[in-house]
Parts: sequence; structure tokens; C-alpha cells
Amino acid sequence: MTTNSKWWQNAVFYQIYPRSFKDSNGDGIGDIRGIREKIPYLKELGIDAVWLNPIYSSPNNDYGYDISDYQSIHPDYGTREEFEEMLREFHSQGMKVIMDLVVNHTSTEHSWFQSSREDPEGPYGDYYIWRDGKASGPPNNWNSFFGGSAWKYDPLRSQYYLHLFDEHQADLNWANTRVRNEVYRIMNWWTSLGIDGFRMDVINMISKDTSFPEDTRVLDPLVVKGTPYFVNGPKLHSYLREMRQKALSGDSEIFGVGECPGAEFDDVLQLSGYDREELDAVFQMDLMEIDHGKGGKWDIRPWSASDFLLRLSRWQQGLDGRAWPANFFANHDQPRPVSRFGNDGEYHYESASMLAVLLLSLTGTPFIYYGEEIGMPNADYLDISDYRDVDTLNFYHYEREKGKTEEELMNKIRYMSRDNARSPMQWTGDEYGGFSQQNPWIPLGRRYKEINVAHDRSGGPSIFAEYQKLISLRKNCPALSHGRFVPLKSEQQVVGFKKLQPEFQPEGDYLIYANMSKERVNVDLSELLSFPPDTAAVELVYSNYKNNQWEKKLKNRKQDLRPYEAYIVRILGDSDKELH
Ligand code: TEU
Ligand code: CA
Repeated sequence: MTTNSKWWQNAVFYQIYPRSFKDSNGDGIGDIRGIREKIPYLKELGIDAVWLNPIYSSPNNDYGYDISDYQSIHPDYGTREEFEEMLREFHSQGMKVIMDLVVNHTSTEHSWFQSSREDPEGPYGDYYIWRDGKASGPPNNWNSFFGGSAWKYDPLRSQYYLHLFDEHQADLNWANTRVRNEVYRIMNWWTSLGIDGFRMDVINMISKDTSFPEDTRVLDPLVVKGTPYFVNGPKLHSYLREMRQKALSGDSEIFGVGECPGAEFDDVLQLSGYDREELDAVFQMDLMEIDHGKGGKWDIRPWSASDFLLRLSRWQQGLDGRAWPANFFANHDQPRPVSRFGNDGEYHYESASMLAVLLLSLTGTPFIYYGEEIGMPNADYLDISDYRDVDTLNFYHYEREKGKTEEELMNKIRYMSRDNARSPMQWTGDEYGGFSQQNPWIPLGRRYKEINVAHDRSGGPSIFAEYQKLISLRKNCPALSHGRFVPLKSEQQVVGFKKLQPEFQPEGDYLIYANMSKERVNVDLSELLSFPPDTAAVELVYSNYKNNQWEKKLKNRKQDLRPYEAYIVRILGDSDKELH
């Protein structure tokens, strides 16, 4: 049952990290008015919907993922009125807005948490996960994703509370019905303001095994202990069904996409299968883990294009007809894709546009992360004092204590730190990058003078323009957005696949080829195309090289793919018979 009836199935999303997008009042922090100023820019790009990272009240230990009041806007970003104005403006431009919903945990500054620790017998006493310690320490050996134990002792309550992330992010007790109803009430409050959906933070971790067992597996020291007992936990599906009933069912136009680290194929089917009444789509991390070793994200490994294709295929083919994919190469937790999967030096333009071809040819909803449309590279700060991210700083300090060298750690951090993707949007090459009038809260990426929107759009090759073209192409080619995905065998460095025309709008199949390397590679087309060379049956609809030599290539039946060359070809009529 592939449908195209929901708005998000035809939408191209743009993710905004509000703190770093555009500062309107010169305090060095991006804000709501800044986002509003850039609505025309998003419109020009061809965006249909935005996802905003959290803008609620927060002490910012994890920059908004530690919420102290779910119904108020952090003053750094503006006011409720400004938010509503911005929302109206997006809507009047035909764009939707979804918000981050962070309800696995709250900030320890949330009034619920304060009441919970002060008054264990009171109405909030059971809002969090409190346990007595064992003789010599915490209740069990579970770890926080940000390093160290997942338990923190609170001297006031004389108990430990669970925090899967930073110690200022206390996990809510979803086993408590009142907690769940409170979350649904907040969701309904936001949708009644007019927002169009939620991106649900670590939503597959809300249900814990309430016997809190020790994790006895033998693991790499960097691996988080305890995950089998809280990732996709025992009551997850019943909570999500209840959420759908109580907070999402009245209006089937509200989009719910869940961020689900550690969700494997069957989990994703259960979380978002068309018949499941749980989530509309899932962000799974398979592709983002392509360069992770056994020790996780800081255990960095080389990746290959063939593995890239394998990971795309697994989900594109596996979910086909069963669940709707959410596709992304970047977000606020990941390195910049042009630095990770492309080449941010000599082939910056070619590799960034090649990645655009891949992202925008996949079935599902694509999410473009701010700056991706101009190939913003990793911020690449050289000094640890330039980093703001709690995950990065904890890693640095823990590992320094263990005796790792500065150099070894900085090499990892310059590649993998989440701050690589949180630096201010590079609008111009002026001081502060056109982001602010003032020193921003986090330094500009080191290469903002050469890589910025103004320069990209000043007449030379433009990555922005390629995104524009590909977004509009996708809108006119349902095979790209909705078609069945068929991987093609090819050279190691090449990602090739076919997209079949969907039944609801048959207008031809497509071939997509992308060279993910800086070497020239030959792709033998005769294996794939058995059309007479001079029929009009094959049409080049996109190429990221100007001089694409298409006619010649077609005649020779050999594709000489140049560095990071990518193209999309339309095959008119039924290509099934001709291709093997
Ligand atoms: O991230 C969840 C998550 O597990 C990771 O991607 C995490 O950032 C990484 O493992 C750190 O090493 C979500 C948010 O996207 C992230 O920004 C938040 O910090 C986190 O939840 C806690 O709310
Ligand atoms: Ca500001």
C-alpha cells in the first residue's frame, strides 16, 4: 500500500537548528525573527516544510534538548507572539512547520523534577525514574549516551535518578499514566496553536525494563551499557498507540516522525508500518553508522560506496509498500555530509551536488539540513575551547583522563563532533558570515569566507541551484519520490539504482548513477541498456557536469564517470524487459 495521499509524502523538508540559522537582533544567537526573514530563501529553494530543533525554555546543557518548560519559548529565540507570526507566515507561503518533541526526558530544572526530588510522596514524586543505590554505587551499570553512569545521586531525595543523556536530562517515568497524559496534553496544546507535526526525540527509548537489570554483555569500553533494556522497550508500542489515540488521531494531517536510534528493520516496521497506528515515519541511523566501529561513533572507520548502496537498499527495498521512509544524510548530531561522504576540497561542488542527486532520488520524505544546500563543510574547529556540545566535551574530558593524547582526540572530534554541523549558517563572507552583527554563540565554520550563500549564488557553479533543480525535478517525477527502488550492480565506487514508475502515475522509470569517488570510473551501460542508440527512449534529465557528453556515452555504451559525477536518466515506456 504505497500511498501519496499524505502531505508529507510529497514534501521536501528543511531542518533548521534555530540557534545557528539567522540572528535578527545582534546578540549572536539565531532566533525566530531570523528564521522568518529567511522564509523567502526557503521558498526559492523549493522547500515544503521545516522541522525546527527545540526552541523551548531550557538551561541549554544540551542546547534545547533539556526542556524546563514545554509551553514557553526560550527568550533567546523570541516570544510566543513572534512564534505565531512566523507560523502564520510559513503557512501563508504554503509551508508546514513541525516541532521537536523531547519527552523521553526533561531538564532537571523543570518544575516537575524539582517537585519530584523535594516531595517523593507528592503528585510529582513518581514522574521520574528514582531508585535506591546498591551498596557501593548506582542501581545498575547502565551508561549515559554522553559518557559515564546513567544514574545520578540526588542528596535531597537520597536516591538515584536515571538519565540516558546528560545528568541535567532526567528520564521521565512513562510507566506513570499521569506523565503520559501530561505529554498528550502538551502535544494537543501545540497542535491547537497550528503546528503541523512533531519530530519525536529518542522516542523508542521511553519504555524501560522496570526490573532495571545489569547489562552483562562483554563490550567495547566505549559502548553504552543497558541498551537492550531501554531501546525499543517492552511497552513502547502500547505507549505510541495511546499517543496516537490521545494526541494525534483527531487530525490525520499531523505528521509524527520518530527519531529511533538503535531501531532495526523489524522495529521500524512495527513502529511505522502502514497498518500500525503508531508513527508516520522513522529516522533510523543505519546510514549514519556506516563509519562507526564496534566502539560506536568515536571509533571511526573508513566506509565504502558499496556499503552506502547496501544501506540505502536495505531500507528502500525493505520498507517498500510497508512503511514510509524518512531520508537524511545530515542532522544536528552528525558530521556534514560533504565532508563525510563527499570531498570538501577539490570536488566540493561536484560531490555536494552528487549527494543531492542521491538524497532527492530516494523514495520517502527527504530532510535537507540547513547549509547542506550550499555544501557547508564540517566547522572543523581546531581548539577544544571552540566546542560547545556536551557530548563532545564529555568525550574529550573522559578520554583525556584515561590518558589519550590531545592529538588523537582532536582528530576524532574534528571529524565526528556534533558541533561540526551546528556552526552558524554561512550567508556571506563578511565578518560573522552574515549570520549576526556580533560574535556568535559558537564560532563560524573555518571556511565561511569561501563557502557561503552569497558566493554560491554569485554566478559560478551553484550547489543551491542544483538543489533547486533536483527538488523541482522530484516534484514532477513520482518515480523518484514514490517509486520502487532496484539497486544496480556496478563498480565499487559507484552507487547505481533504478526507480520504477509508480502505478498511480506511470511516466517512465529512472536510472541514477553517482560516482562517490575522485577517481574516474567506467560503468558499462550495455549491460543495462539494450535500446538502439538512436531511439529517443532514453533521456538525460539531470547531470552535475555541464559538458555531459551524453550522446557520445550512449553511443559507446560506456559511461566514463568523472569524479563525483552523478546523473539521472529517464527511460520512456516499460524498461523492465530491457534491463536485467
Ligand atoms: O539524539 C539521540 C542520539 O542517540 C544520538 O544521535 C546522540 O546525539 C548521539 O548518540 C550522541 O553521541 C537526540 C537528539 O537528536 C540529540 O541532539 C540530543 O542530544 C539527544 O537526543 C538527547 O535529547
Ligand atoms: Ca538573536
